Amino acid sequence: MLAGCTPWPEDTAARYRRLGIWRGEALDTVLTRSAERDRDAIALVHDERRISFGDLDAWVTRLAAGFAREGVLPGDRVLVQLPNIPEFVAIVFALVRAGAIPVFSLIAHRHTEISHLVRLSGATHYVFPDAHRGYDHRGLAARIKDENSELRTLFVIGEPVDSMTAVADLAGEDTWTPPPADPSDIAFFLLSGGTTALPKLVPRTHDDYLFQITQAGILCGLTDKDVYLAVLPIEFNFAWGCPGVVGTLAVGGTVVLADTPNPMACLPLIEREWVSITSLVPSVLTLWLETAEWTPADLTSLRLVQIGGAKLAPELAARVMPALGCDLQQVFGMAEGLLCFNRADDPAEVKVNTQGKPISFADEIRIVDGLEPVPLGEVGELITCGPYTIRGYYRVPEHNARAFTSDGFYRTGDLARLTPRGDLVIEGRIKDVIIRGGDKVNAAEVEDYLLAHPAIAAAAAVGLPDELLGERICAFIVPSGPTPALAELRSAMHARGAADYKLPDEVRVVGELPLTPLGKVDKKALARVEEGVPS
Ligand code: J2J
Repeated sequence: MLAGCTPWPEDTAARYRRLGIWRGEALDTVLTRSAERDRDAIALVHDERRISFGDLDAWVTRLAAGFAREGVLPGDRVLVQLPNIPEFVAIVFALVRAGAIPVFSLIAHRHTEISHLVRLSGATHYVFPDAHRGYDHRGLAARIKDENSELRTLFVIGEPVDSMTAVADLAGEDTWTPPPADPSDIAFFLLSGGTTALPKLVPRTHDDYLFQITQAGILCGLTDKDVYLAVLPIEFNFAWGCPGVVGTLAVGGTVVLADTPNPMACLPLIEREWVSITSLVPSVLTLWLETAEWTPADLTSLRLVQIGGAKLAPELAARVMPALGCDLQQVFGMAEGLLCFNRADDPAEVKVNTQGKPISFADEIRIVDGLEPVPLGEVGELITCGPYTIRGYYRVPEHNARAFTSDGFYRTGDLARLTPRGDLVIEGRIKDVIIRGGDKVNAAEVEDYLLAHPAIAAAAAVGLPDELLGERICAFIVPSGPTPALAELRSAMHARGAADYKLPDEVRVVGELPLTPLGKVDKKALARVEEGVPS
């Protein structure tokens, strides 16, 4: 296994293989298999582009050969930062086929996150669009390359400048023979939702991810007749593989790529492409429900909507089936592994009020206080291990010592309880992450930006309940001089390289930050403060 990753213990790995959970196949075989079954079936749809399995599989091989020719070697880490376009899918599978390891960055990431990810992953190549939504990604990439001598090649989708290589110019044969893959090794890195300042790298193996997508597909009743609409960014584990893009391609179904989660665009797309399944975060669902009430779009093809990523209010959950005319499946998941789903035959009350059960009998979950299990039905921290839950993040041994128990359980940081029938209910989290419309924003990182402002003496970023976003970012600040206005704070943070989704939505001025008995900022108390002077 790649140095810096933590393998499963040998006896555990042997058990997963013996049980047929790990099949010993490379991830990209899902494409080849589906192409062998039906070359002409449509794999990907984006705008007017329709790409068959035969064409996609051949494209992936040509790209893999092209990458290899450009010096991308097996084991190389390659940062991939692309929107929901067919190239994302083709490039990730091509890198996997070439034995390289894609690192999934969000399209919203900017200088701070990209330089962190390049350094942490040791990336030697970077794939990005020339521009996206008015942002100049070539400029960012050129700057990152200047600052990181390890970074050898910049691959651009679109027009190259300077020494960049256009992905469209990569020349390779579709008869190229890829190097042998080791399915127990890393296929790609997902990003953690973030508990410390910046994301950590979540190494996922071919074996573990193939199991995840297969099992998730079975529980969704996924077949080659299904059409999956990728609404969320596809680098998000939820959209990529729960069963998502990879699971749908694996059964020979069709993936439709949406440019935006906006219901004005997505609902007509459901009608046009006869979409049967999609996955949303609760804040996007809210918008969809409002629009669905009056849209003329015909949604009868839609049979299942998965909702996850943040707490879904039961009142909202109850509206899904009547408003969208389809089944609801709550998904509690994480890049690190464990997935919990409602089951198709669960009573409606269970689908509305719980986040379901782990997707595999081989998932182990415990609800603990420290390391001690809490009495059944009580709230505690959820810890877990299993055949697709990582045993360690990449290259952060000190953090791993805290985030994993000595017997290999991942501490999710989520507070949960079990209902009498064994379904999980997520009650909150002990790690300090604000989930803003499905984006995970680390409070400490926002605070660092705030404290860098000369007029701020102390600051705390707190997620406040928000009807649309689920949580909005409120910056509680103790000013050291004239109070900076929200717009001013936002532009100062922006200038320091903060991504848009991390900027505060609101600022409140307080005389001092309340502290807990342990001397930590008491954020619960702040969230209750209503007397702050809103700016
Ligand atoms: C409450 N909190 C939830 C839920 C995730 C599928 C779905 C989601 C993710 C994801 C994912 C929640 N109710 N239903 O990777 O494959 C919060 C928890 C969790 C954290 C993980 C997937 N579903 N959460 O959101 O790695 O706090 O993955 O630990 O981005 O989101 O975040 P992330």
